Amino acid sequence: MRFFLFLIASFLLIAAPKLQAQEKTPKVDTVHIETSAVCGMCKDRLESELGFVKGVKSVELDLDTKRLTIVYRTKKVSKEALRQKVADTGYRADHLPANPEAFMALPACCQAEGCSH
Ligand SMILES: [Cu+2]
Repeated sequence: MRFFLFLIASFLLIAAPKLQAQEKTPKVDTVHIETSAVCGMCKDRLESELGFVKGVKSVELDLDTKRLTIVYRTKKVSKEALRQKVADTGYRADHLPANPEAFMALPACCQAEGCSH
């Protein structure tokens, strides 16, 4: 009986960290990014730009909350890279400011929220 308990205990010790590691890095993850999007054009622009990024499975921008929801493959792309892509498109991404050149290239109506906000 003791031997069995020992077996179970060692199995848990060996298996538990592996299970945890799997939970930490799922193959597909979802990220929410707060953006400075203003209008439907911003929505189309961000959704198509992010849609081209390798590893991105789906992109949706909610114009009411200005929040992007991106489903992506963790092996292909990272949250940081996705934020960077949003910034490079001319929009603020969480606390990452918009790329100034890309921001200036946006149509005037899309610049309503400045890149410094
Ligand atoms: Cu716009």
